[in-house]
Amino acid sequence: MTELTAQPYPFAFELSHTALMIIDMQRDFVLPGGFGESLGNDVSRLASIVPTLQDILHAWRRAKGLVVHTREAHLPDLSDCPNAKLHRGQPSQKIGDVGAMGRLLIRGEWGSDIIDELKPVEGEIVIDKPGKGAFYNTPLLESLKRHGITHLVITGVTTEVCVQTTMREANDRGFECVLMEDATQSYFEKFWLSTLEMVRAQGAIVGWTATSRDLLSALQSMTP
Ligand code: C5J
Repeated sequence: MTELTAQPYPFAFELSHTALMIIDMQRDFVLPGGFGESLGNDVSRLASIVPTLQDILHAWRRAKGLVVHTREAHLPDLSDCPNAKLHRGQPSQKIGDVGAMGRLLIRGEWGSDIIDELKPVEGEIVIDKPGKGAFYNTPLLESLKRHGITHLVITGVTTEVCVQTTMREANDRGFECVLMEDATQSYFEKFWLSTLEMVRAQGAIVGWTATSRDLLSALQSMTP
């Protein structure tokens, strides 16, 4: 059992029962010209966590831990995209419209894939999800159970939307979750901070938060 320095108190985990989750680090959210920008957001805030995420991913791979990547991506015929989601927010371009990187948030399109810096490798799990939470209408729960996973190290974007929703879904399903403070980001600074504060409040009501520095040093001590 490893003890990771975390808030509100140390997070204990066994690597063989813990998965690193990298949520929605897709070109559509992180690069200019994608879905995130079509909603009027400054995407550079999200790109700022890429080097930290690379450090965590490489260390996790060296330690031989399980990695799960998610993508918010819909079927080409949009049959898995409710009208409410499609039309919400009056974006300049809707899900499925053709943007600079292909059809926005559509499976198989260049823009909906994961950025080159964090590209999945063989043996890692990739989950396409139609909702904000990674457990809704996906095989994620069965897949985690098959691998004996009980604990999740959660990273990615955006902190208060897909990351927080997934963490709450995981918590309700009995997973112990730690959110990496400097490996998650939002288009809004105050939402990033509020999410960190609310998940770890009341004695880790949703889960823990920790920094990449502490995770990397914990991983170093367990890597041969
Ligand atoms: C959003 C996400 N923000 N991955 N998706 O629409 O957080």
